[in-house]
Formats: sequence, C-alpha cells, structure tokens
Amino acid sequence: MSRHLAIDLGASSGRVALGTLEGGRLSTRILHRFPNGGVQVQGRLYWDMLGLWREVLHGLKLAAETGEQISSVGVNSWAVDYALLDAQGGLMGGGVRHYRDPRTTGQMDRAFALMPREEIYARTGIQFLPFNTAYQWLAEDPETLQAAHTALMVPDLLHFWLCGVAVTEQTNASTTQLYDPNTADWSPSLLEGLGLPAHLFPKIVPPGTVLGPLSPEVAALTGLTGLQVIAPATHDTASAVAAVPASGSGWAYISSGTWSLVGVETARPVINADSLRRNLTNEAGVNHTTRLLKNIMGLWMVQECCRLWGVTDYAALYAEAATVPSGAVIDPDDARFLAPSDMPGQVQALCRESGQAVPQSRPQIVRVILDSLAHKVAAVLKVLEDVTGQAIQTVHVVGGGSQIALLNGLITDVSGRTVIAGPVEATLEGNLLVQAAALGLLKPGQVRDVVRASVNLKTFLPSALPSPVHSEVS
Ligand code: ADP
Ligand code: LRH
Repeated sequence: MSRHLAIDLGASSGRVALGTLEGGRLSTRILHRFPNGGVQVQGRLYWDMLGLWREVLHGLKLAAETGEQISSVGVNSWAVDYALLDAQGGLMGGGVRHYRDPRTTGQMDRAFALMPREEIYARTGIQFLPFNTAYQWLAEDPETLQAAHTALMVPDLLHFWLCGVAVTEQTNASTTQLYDPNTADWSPSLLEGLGLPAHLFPKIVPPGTVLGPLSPEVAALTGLTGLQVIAPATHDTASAVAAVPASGSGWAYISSGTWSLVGVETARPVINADSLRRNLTNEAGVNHTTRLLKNIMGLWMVQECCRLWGVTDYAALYAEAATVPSGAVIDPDDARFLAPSDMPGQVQALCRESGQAVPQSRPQIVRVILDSLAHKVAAVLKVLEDVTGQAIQTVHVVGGGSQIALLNGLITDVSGRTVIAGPVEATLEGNLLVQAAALGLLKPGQVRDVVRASVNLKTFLPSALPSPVHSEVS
C-alpha cells in the first residue's frame, strides 16, 4: 500500500488530495478545495500565485494532520502560463500573467512575420491559439527579460517552491508552441526565429521524474516529512487523459472543465497539411504518447454567466437548462468569448447576428451554450476520424463537466456515439498514479486498469437517429 498527494490547480478551482493505492485500486480523498480565477489590476489579468501557494500549504498541513505515511507529492495545473524568476529565484513582473490577459492581442501576427505559420506548425504541431506561451513571450517587456534568470511554467514553479529544483516537465512544455515533439526538447528554431532568450528555458524532464525531497522550509511550514516531490504529467489535461478509463481502440476523450479538450491518443504526432488546416494540437502524453486534440471554449462560458448572475449551484442551473427545449447553435470558439466579459450578452448577440432565436432566460442561455458545445464536439470527433482514419465509437468524458447529464446526453445524441462519463477527478487520479509509477509501484501501462477498477462510470447510449451536426470546425 502507498499514499501520495496530488495538487491539482484548475482554472476555476484547485484541490489537494490524498490518494491511497492498494490491491490495484486507488481511493482518493480531497483534503482541501479552493476557488481559482483571474485577478484584474490596471487592465492586466494575473493569477493569484501567492494565494494559491497559501492554499497549497494549507492542504499539505491537512495532509500532515492525517498522520498517514505519505511517499510523494506532485503538482499539475492549466497549461501555457509561466513565471519569470530573477537570479535569487524571486517572482518577477508582478507574478504570473493569466492567458486571458489582453497583452497577446496581435502577437500571433507578429510571430507569423518572424516565422511563417506553416513552419511554426511543422516544428511544433500545436493548435494556433492567441494565448499560447510563444505569443505571451512576444509580449514580454525586453527589460524584464534582460533581468530574468529563468522561466518556469506554473506547476514547475510550485515544484521549485516545494523542493528547490527548477526544471520544466514535458507535457506542459509541449503546450507552449516552443517545443519540438520530435526531439522532446525546446525547439531552437522557434526560440531563435521568434527572438526568445534560450538561456531562460530550463531543462525538460519527462512525466514521472523524481525531483527530490520536500524542502526543510516547506516541511517546517506544513509538518510533512519524508516525501519525494515528483513531477507527474504536470499539464492537467495530460493527467486527465492518463486516467481516461478506456481500453482497446475506437475511443476518444473529452476533458471537460473550463475548456473542453476533445481528442484521441496516438502513438506519434500527426503533423501534416490536414492537421494544420484543421488546427489540431499535438501535445505530449504519458508513456511517449501524443494527445491529438482540439481546444473548445468549454464551460468557461457557463462560468462567466454564473459570475455575472451570482450563481454558484451548477447542479441546479443545469437541471433547469434540461427543462427548456434546444434553441440556437452558435460557435463556442468565437473570439468574443475568450476574455472575461458579459457572457450572457455576448451569447445573445451572436444568436441575434446569426439570425437565430435569442435566448432570454438563464436556463435558455445555458441551454444554447450546452447545445453549441455538443455540436462543436460532434464536429471535432468527425475531424479526428478523418485525420487519423480511425473510427470513434466511444467518447470518455472526464472532469467536472462529466457531471452534466444534459451535456453528456446532448453529445451522445448529436454525435451518435456512446458517452461514458467519469471520473470527475480524472486529473487527480492521473497525477497520483503517475507518481506511483515513478516510484515503481505500478507499471506505467497499468494506470488505466487501476482507474477502471476504482471508479463508477455512467453510460449514455445514442438514440437510433442522431441529429445533424451543424458546426464547422475552423
Ligand atoms: P477546471 O479544472 O478547468 O477548473 P473542472 O474540471 O473542475 O474545471 O470543472 C469545472 C466545471 O464543472 C464547472 O464549470 C461546472 O460547469 C462543472 N461542475 C462543477 N460542479 C458541478 C456539479 N455539481 N454538477 C454539474 N456540473 C458541475
Ligand atoms: C485546461 C488547459 C487546456 C489548455 C488551457 C489553457 O485546464 O490546461 O489544456 O489549453 O488550460
């Protein structure tokens, strides 16, 4: 039997959980859960890194208070964002900028003037999104870069704070659009082509790397002793995909949270004219796999509505949305939805502009968002089939959004495929089990078997006649 701690920082909430692996099963207990989100100041949007660190320390303290013997701890988070550190290891530039910060406006075009779009894709295989790390770097102040000593992605920063080791873990590095999947290292051509200071990019290590013992400072602050800090698959989506309870072939996944990440697992990156045209991403997975997927705007749209409405009870909101009929179908990836805004108003505006019925009530607005997500998911599943030549019969939905029965049913009906929902906390489970594998307590290939043996899943079967797919994928 072994015990491990996972720290999972999502864009909307974070948790610290204790996992116990025994007899091929994993039980997970969430010790501490806390909200997360952007903090706006002077027109800039940041993450509250020190606030998150405080919550992490609190979670670790609760772990110490269990009195259990714990072998290791590892951190995962959302992708693309990073901190610049000075020579003393201190945070620079006001902390970590949020990927929804407006500083990236126009940076993608600047990048294309430095290196053709096709070449950037050929070297990285990453979906063009305005907030990719590459474009955030282009927006950095040259003086700050001059003074910087190193750059760490968010989970790497937490690992540095936990044990003093400054490296970048591969799955998250792969989201930056500065990483070459063929060499599993930073792409010198990209760094040089975009004029970025290569010396700031640390060594890349694979998921499941033992970094070292918890620092004496953190041990004193939390009461935890004897733990190794292990880099799991630090990109939350990579941890979630590692824990998809699938077997055999013919399946896709949706990591459903703030974003909907819709994809398949492939043995090698798929980087060609077709995947470029479809703007698909090739992110690194565990065990040398590739996550061929597409980012869809996801439940961020609902989160933003809830922020404006002051609603916190998701279950009740989705239950109400299930009582209204389907309405308009819009493109959830319309650029207007990316930044924090009056989301209900934006959804209504796009319905109006596209000549469709304008939803008025809260349940109607949520219904339009869920219908639109389901149509977009169905369209992406077809694209994935076309690009890989592999049929997809089953879709595994994991993450917070897997609890939305209405959305699972809509995906099933619109796509005509079976949906298997769960686990809700796949990211935590992937994180914990990659740590266990790193310590030799599990073979890497056994992670999904353990998840299957440990969780309850819900199956949604398609009705005989699927509805037509409306959305076009761009
Ligand atoms: P992230 O890791 O990106 O912060 P999560 O995987 O935690 O996201 O998923 C958050 C989403 O899960 C919320 O936006 C919400 O739509 C959905 N959700 C959370 N709790 C519930 C619930 N009780 N019932 C239905 N959906 C829920
Ligand atoms: C999901 C996620 C996703 C990224 C986005 C920025 O939390 O990591 O995979 O594309 O955040």
